[in-house]
Amino acid sequence: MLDVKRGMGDWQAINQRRTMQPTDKIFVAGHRGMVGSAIVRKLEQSGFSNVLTAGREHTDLTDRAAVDALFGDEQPGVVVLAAARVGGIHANNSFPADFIRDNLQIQTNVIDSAWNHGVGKLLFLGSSCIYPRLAEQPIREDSLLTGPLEPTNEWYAIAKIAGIKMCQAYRRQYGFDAICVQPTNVYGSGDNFDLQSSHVVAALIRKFHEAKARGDATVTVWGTGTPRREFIHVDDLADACVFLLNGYSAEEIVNIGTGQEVTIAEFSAIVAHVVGFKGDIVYDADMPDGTPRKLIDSSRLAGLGWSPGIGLEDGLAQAYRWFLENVTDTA
Ligand code: GFB
Repeated sequence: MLDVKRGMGDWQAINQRRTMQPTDKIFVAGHRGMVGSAIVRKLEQSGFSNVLTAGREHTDLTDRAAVDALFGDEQPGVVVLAAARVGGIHANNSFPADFIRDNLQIQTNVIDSAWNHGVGKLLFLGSSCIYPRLAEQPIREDSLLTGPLEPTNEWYAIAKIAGIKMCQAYRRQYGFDAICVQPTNVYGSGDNFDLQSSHVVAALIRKFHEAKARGDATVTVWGTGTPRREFIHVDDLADACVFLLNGYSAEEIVNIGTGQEVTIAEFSAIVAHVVGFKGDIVYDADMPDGTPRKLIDSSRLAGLGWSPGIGLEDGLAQAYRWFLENVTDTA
């Protein structure tokens, strides 16, 4: 680890430009995850050919020395911090220590090492669960830290809030151009389809697909079906991230959503339709609902000139195709 940190004046001398150049070396941390892999695809489609990735076998991002070695050897100019321990409501609720520890370690190592090694821009991916459980809807960015968090994911949320605050503090004290985005619930290619650890979209695609294949009469959906969620396809999220990397530089966090919400019951019916399951849906109210409503206000992003392009049914059809082509351990 470098022991002498640059002062703000030195930093500003280095950081003259704010937009990315086609030749920039862009390190995407977490390139094997759903979000990281979509961002790699989007960058390459957008003409950024110098994308750096590092698998866990090469660089364990929870290991500070390994992270410093990577930055020292590779000297990336831009960093996308998409690496995180993520999971759905059950995983978050069951493994609070793993979620808070791994995320604090990964983001602290990457943000500080990036700054220490002269990275010109960093994008940190947060989550809409950073906002108070009962925040006014749609949830504006300035709702952050105005009320208690949803208990099923407060450990993950606290880690993400710490990451945001670290980016903001480094911008204030050192002039580090770190920006923070808060996506709503994400789905799409490369999702985790494990029923215990997945989010609801992947879980329901698998459940309805397997029920259809087996000829089951019912599918069980967790909770009461009443919570409301907003979903964004990962390719839209990646597009928004590259858009912001290219032109956004400010302390204020930016929500990334679609503005459309559905109840879990409505959503279950849409997934059943997309998959072609014709049976009944039953609810397991012993499983947690989580936050009752989570619709984010994406007007800041809209004001910057970005809007989503993938509707929910089209996005789900794409995600189902990806599942059929890539997930082989189905019942
Ligand atoms: O997607 P999900 O796990 O995340 O659950 P959260 C959303 C809603 O779907 C909850 C219901 O009300 C679940 O009870 N649900 C119904 C199911 N059936 C299922 C199922 O089979 N699997 C799953 N997973 N859910 C997560 C946070 O909260 O949101 C994370 O825990 C993260 O920290 C993520 O922020 C975006 O929206 O409740």
